[in-house]
Amino acid sequence: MLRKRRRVRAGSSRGAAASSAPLPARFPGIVLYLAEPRMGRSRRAFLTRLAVSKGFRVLDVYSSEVTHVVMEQTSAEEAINWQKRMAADLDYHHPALLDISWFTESMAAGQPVPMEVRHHLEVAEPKKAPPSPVLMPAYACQRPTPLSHHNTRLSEALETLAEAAGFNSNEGRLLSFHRAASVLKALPYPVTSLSQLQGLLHFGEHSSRVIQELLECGTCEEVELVRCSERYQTMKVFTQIFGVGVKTANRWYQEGLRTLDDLREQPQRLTQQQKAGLQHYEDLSTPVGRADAQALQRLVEATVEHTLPGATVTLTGGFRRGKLQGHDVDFLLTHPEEGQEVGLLPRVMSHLQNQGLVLYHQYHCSHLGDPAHHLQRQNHTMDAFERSFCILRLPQPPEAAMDVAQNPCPAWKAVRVDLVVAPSSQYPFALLGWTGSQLFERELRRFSWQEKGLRLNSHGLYDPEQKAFFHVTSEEDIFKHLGLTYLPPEQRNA
Ligand code: DCP
Ligand code: MG
Repeated sequence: MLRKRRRVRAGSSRGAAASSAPLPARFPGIVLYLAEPRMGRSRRAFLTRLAVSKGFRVLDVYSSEVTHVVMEQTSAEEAINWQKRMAADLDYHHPALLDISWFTESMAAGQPVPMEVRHHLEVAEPKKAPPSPVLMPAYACQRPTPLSHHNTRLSEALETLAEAAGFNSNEGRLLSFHRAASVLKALPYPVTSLSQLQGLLHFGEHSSRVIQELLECGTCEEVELVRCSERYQTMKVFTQIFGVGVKTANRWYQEGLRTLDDLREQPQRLTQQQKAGLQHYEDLSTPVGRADAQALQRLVEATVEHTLPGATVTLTGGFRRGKLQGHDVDFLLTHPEEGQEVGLLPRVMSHLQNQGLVLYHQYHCSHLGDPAHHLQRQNHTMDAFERSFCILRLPQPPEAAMDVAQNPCPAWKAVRVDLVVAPSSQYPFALLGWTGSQLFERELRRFSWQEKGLRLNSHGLYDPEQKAFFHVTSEEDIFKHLGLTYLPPEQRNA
């Protein structure tokens, strides 16, 4: 059992329990008593304060008023013996004898949950053991990770801490929390007890402590403090602006800027990209739905077909992994005949511009040169393909002309779109690299290098010993060369 962090100021258990008196109880007819033997005094005091803060009435001394007795790590037999001893002089008094799981679920729900057989200690039925720890491969690219999984509440808490670590440029901490969250996403069952995490990689003391607190109390104080903090909230708003990374957001924060209006008052600080991001902030901070992504795909496909017949457009990023929403829409363009794709993007952009669909765009020409050069720069996350980071004006269908309150909706909305062009020989690598998730990509590159001694990025797979590139025609080929079982995009949501 991990040592619990002190969450509240220390006080005597008696004082803590007595503190139930001043608050009016929210749940008439329910009087709790926490049986101490296995619980320990300080934990009992802590749980008492927690229950009182949620509006439960908790008695410090056992009496005939008690309706629910809560016990921890106690067998049915022990519970019944305990009650016989305690209630020897309380005739016909039979409160429910409940396992701590009923208590923690009630705390998480903020109200008493229905008592089920599995909660009752007086029913001498063997408790179903939680699933035992599973064997989990070390790298996220070695295991399927679906989009919906069994541990969303837990993984989201760890991801909040990862995000906050990222805001502080603490890369090590960011990765630790992301990796632990990713393990939770891959588990085939909901985690209900800390013992299920024993032996799992990437669960250090800190992540385990967060999970323990979430399982026992329904919330984690550290995560809540982060979520409510001015720093986290401001950094979140600033980094959501197109063109603003953690470094810039942090500098603004250090200089005392807090709101979008603070930034609007100082336009001289902003790049053209950031000005465009700020101008369309409301649209761009609203998630893009799948229908909008598909409408954009049709629009880009028509433009590409008009510009270079035979060229193809593939929806990548989160939408390829099956996500229903995203912060942008990512497209990968290519042409089956190598070399035909050169110069495609400027022509596509000008055709989109002529249709009045481009609100902003930043074009980067390809600096492919020698692909081996990019494969040797392992830590360089950005690839060298020709690309355009744009804000497009997406016309909205007529049925969206009114919102639910019958207010007219704008006829278009601004959407962030990334267009990337890859030559056909590098297309499978580009497709794999742009499908994500970001952690999946990171793990795949780490696996390639640490386990196979090969350099992988969005341009190719390179063997530095043989000084040779692998020739592939599909994503499946790349998995095969790495000795990995193929994972379809929907299973790459690490
Ligand atoms: N990518 C990457 N490393 C980065 C940025 C991106 O490997 N530093 C890859 C993986 C991403 C893909 O590019 O999945 C697209 O980037 P996005 O930032 O658009 O990520 P998603 O599409 O996955 O997320 P969202 O749904 O929020 O757009
Ligand atoms: Mg995306």
